[in-house]
Amino acid sequence: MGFWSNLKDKLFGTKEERIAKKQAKLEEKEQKKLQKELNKQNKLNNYIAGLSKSNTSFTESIKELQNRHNKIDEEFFEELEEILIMSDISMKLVQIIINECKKEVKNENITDPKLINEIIADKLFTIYASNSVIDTTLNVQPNRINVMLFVGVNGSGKTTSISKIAKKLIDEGHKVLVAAADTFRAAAVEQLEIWTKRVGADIVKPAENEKDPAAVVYKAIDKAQSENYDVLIIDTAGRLQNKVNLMTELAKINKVLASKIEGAPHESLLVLDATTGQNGIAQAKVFGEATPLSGIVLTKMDGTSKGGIVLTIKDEINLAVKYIGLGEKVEDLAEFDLDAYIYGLMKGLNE
Ligand SMILES: Nc1nc2c(ncn2[C@@H]2O[C@H](COP(=O)(O)OP(=O)(O)OP(=O)(O)O)[C@@H](O)[C@H]2O)c(=O)[nH]1
Ligand SMILES: [Mg+2]
Repeated sequence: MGFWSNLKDKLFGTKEERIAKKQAKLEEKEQKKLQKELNKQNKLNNYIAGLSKSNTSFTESIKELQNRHNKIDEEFFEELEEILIMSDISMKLVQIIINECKKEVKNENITDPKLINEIIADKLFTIYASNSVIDTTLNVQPNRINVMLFVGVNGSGKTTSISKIAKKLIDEGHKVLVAAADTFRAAAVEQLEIWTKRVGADIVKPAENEKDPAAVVYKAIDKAQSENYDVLIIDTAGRLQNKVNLMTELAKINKVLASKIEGAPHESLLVLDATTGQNGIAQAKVFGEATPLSGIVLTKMDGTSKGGIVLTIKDEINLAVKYIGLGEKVEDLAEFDLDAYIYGLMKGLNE
């Protein structure tokens, strides 16, 4: 062997070693690709499982309707309208969907009721996506403490969703602190403590007899700054009995945050329970008046058969749904995905 090939072997390993290395790299790439595919599939399966109640109710009603009618006429559309309303899509959106469907049916000269499925799916999709960019990413940037404020009525799922999101951020490598700024219920702090332990986040609790949520937030900021946390999540009380109190409380928290961390809170997420349907929206609007909001976490989608609520919320509150809760377990929270949602809602109709 000549000097040159000896030198190369010394520097880069023998030819066989180099080939083996290349092969290993290729395999690693393949593995990563496979894992990505698998994650995508898992996410879709979560959606399908979480939306199964809505799916059954929606697809069964439409199939029944199609079996009862052998052509598309005014009566068919009246019944379709009822089905859409039953799935918690607001009156206003139902009118738009029906009118759009009518137009399409006329343009395409469609008479077979079974051919309307694709048109409905397409209209649901465009109505959600219309006039807006769908941004589901959380505003998390490097080299700062990212502050996320969670608000919403009692029992909507704030504490649970915070834990789920904390887990996701921890899995991504972030150091996460949670502030138990619910000084209203002692049990609320205990519940948060159990959850944070489970997912590996740290917690700041109110001092004994502390009644001021802003004081807890103040203490949490101090800890986050001195111990270099990447994310600070704030759990708040969900009482709604007194709008003025709620407004003062949230305003005070926001003031403390803004004075100590530039641009904070970077996310203010409204947590909404999907099973409360259109009543929940009215309550949620009160929170929107009390604090600026950046997005929605829609919980308990697995518990409702009225999956159309997603469209109504987006339309009425004019905020994107960033995450949806698909069950009680810590992994049952998914970034909102319009394709997966429409598929989960209508799966079975086009097959
Ligand atoms: N099935 C299901 N249950 C959920 C989901 N999210 C939350 N829950 C349940 O809803 C209940 C209330 O959730 P919490 O997280 O305690 O609600 P909260 O908003 O913190 O309530 P308060 O602290 O009283 O204001 C709990 O039993 C949760 O397990 C979900 O996506 N699916
Ligand atoms: Mg709570």
